[in-house]
Amino acid sequence: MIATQYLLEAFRGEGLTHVFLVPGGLIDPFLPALAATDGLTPIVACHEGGAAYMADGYARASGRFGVCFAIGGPGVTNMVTAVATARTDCSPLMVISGQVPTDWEGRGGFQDSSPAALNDVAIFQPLTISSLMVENPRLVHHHLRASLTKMLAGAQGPVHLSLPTDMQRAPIQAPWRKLDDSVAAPRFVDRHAIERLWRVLEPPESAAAPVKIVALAGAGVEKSGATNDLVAFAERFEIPVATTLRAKGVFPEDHRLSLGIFGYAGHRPAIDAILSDDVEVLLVLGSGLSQRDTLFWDRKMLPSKALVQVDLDPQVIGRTWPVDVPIVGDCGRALQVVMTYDYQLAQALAATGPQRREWLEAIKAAGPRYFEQENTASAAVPLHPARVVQELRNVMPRDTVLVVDSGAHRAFCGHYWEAYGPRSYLSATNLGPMGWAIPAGIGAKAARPELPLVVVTGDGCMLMHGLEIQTAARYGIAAIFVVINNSALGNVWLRAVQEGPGAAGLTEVPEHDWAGFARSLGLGAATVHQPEELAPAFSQALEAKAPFLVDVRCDRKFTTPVSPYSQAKQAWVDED
Ligand SMILES: Cc1ncc(C[n+]2csc(CCOP(=O)(O)OP(=O)(O)O)c2C)c(N)n1
Ligand SMILES: [Mg+2]
Repeated sequence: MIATQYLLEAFRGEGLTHVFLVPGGLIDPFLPALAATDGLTPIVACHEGGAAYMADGYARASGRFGVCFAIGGPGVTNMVTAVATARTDCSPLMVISGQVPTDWEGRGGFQDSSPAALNDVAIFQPLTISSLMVENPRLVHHHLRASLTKMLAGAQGPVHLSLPTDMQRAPIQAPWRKLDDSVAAPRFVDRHAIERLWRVLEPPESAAAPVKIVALAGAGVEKSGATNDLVAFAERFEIPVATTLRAKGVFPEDHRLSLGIFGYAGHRPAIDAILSDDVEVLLVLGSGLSQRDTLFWDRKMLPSKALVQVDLDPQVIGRTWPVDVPIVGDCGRALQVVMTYDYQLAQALAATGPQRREWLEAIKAAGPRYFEQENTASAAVPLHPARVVQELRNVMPRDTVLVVDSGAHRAFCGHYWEAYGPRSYLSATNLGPMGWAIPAGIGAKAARPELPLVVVTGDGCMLMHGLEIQTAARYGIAAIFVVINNSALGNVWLRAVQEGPGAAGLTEVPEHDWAGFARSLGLGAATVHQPEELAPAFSQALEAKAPFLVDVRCDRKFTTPVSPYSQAKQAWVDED
């Protein structure tokens, strides 16, 4: 077989069902193979950025990885933001780009972006774990295997392979052998470090044993598929669990031990508990403790006895603050090892469970979970986004996947949507590129067609990647797109308006008819002006079982529920 067929067979062998692309001369040899590989559906996007975002969404929803194809030169440069997004969120994404034949390099060839010209490989180098050009057909197999392994093992992230057209047509002999999970998805943990953890949890001096222990779960728990392990651990020892916004849903938000989100768009119980002086041990599972995940590096979250951090990537441990018990390893495996520990010890920790339960009850009783909860019932016209999110949650089934874009709507969704499972809430939280959710939602729905899926986006985001709803329509991918249509780059407007009408004017968007736009591209659509119209419109979208857009006319004046974050930002001083 030739290299193009070989690559596609390998992707299918690794369990992929879809790949994403924008065609062009430099990947022409892929087209016959793409059209003929059973079980692997190629989705042609409007824009290469869209194709790469779709592959990213596919990776996040499926738990496998995503693959996208583009021509070198303009196709590759169109993907730069998407690849940066995958990098910052550690999403496993493989980009395959085409290149001029090797004997044309550096001779003024059309779209030459080989290392002798524009240099795609170098463009992607700072954005990927590995960016390589295959210059010898005997290396196709090797570079593919090495790139997939680098992409999947450890911290994960995007990789890039550039294939000149003569390499794409090269014959390949060896059959693809599936990657072994113990390499591609390692499940190791440093057992010695777990023993250190037990010495903190149950010191020889039993009077000093910590009672107030909290877990903060990040994306590492999601990647490890460790939700059940975390629930079992929390329930056995009565340990309250918060999540980061990125990992929302990894611990069911309606579980009695859930504190909700800590950090940006966070919930009161999580913030009150973790910032209180009470916490003795904070167990951070698979979170890099970024600015937003620490409420602007708020040192009040440091516990009195021990900060414990579990991460597959040792470079992340201690990046923000020194850690008392660093544990290099997989979050799920770490929890499993903790659970199998010496029965005597575990019994003593379990004995303090009732005290933790009492503490948790007191935290919960001290006030509502949500800030400004009354807004979820707002009768305002134009609508309040909090009301929109609440009505959406009421209509959509429990297993819905919500894919959220960048803007004020991110904070409303993060705060008011309740998520019940891992990979049920997807958002590009570290780079926050506008428009990501629209194609990412299409990729996610392709990966998990059996689950209802809603993209919540803004009118500003629609102006960036809204055209990709046409891709959903063309392929019948039944995603529901909810546009929070507030005639503004909303969260920028909220700041700009304080500077006066001149500044605010720069952030205003004309009132567009996004439902009309959607219909013109082949989607079903509805426009909502009144709060009572929300539930019927969402039900209609759900029942359509076809791509559908709900254009919700909202007011831009409503502030987002992020006051603890804003206060922490103002209070921040660099103490290190
Ligand atoms: C590619 C990109 N450009 C600019 C920004 C800065 N930015 C963040 S949110 C936002 C406005 C989003 O507007 P909209 O989609 O209408 O959402 P809203 O805030 O109104 O809910 C802007 C300009 C960004 N995050 N990404
Ligand atoms: Mg807007």
